[in-house]
Amino acid sequence: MHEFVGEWHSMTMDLFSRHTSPELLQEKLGPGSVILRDFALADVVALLAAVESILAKAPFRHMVTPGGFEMSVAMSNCGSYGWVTDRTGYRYDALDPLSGQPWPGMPDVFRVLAANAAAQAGYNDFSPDACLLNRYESGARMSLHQDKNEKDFSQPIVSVSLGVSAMFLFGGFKRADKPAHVPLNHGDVVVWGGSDRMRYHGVLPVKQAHHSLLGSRRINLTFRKAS
Ligand code: MD3
Ligand code: FE
Repeated sequence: MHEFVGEWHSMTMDLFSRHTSPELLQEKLGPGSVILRDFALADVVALLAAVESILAKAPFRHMVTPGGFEMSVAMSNCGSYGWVTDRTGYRYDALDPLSGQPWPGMPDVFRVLAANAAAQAGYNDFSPDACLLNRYESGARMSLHQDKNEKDFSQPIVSVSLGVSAMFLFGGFKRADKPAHVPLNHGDVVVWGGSDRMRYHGVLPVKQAHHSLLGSRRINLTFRKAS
């Protein structure tokens, strides 16, 4: 399933070439999906400062599914819309249910990174209006699901992984399809679109580990065009 897209990097990659070549590390996951390894690394300090300012207004919280289960992943949002779940269902909402206020605005560093990553993957006018922030502590997981609360499935989703690594599950079009296991590490960006947009996907329970900037946590940012 993994197919390297670069010309020579998979053979000659080393610390030296990595810092002297502008080459991108891209792995094609499926017809519409690309992993951009390390794509966010240069922006990590700015991204984490922006995350902190979002969380000061809209803290992480454990939402409840329509079935009544508390999610192990804690969530917040920024942008014009935020993804929420409660006993009444899954949806995008312009207001944070905790504060009753609009979600914090989407920082420029978020918007620009997401648009640049999408363009790199061939999606040229990606203009996200929602960013879901997911926080995984040790043991947190996300079971196989499809993202289908967005209006326009022709728009991709861009994800940015920060902190502790996780094993991502890239499934098929039925929940029972056996998923591929893809490690996602600090700084990796993934663009999911085209025919892969409706694939089932999830995250295995995050293992106890330590990251120098984020401690035992993983934070994943997912950029979406909700409306
Ligand atoms: C593949 N988050 O928030 S991001 C989610 O790592 C979610 O927190 C995971 O799934 C996380 O909904 C995975 C990557 C992702 C997002 C959307 C997708 C992969 C996708 C939509 C279709 C296919
Ligand atoms: Fe998802």
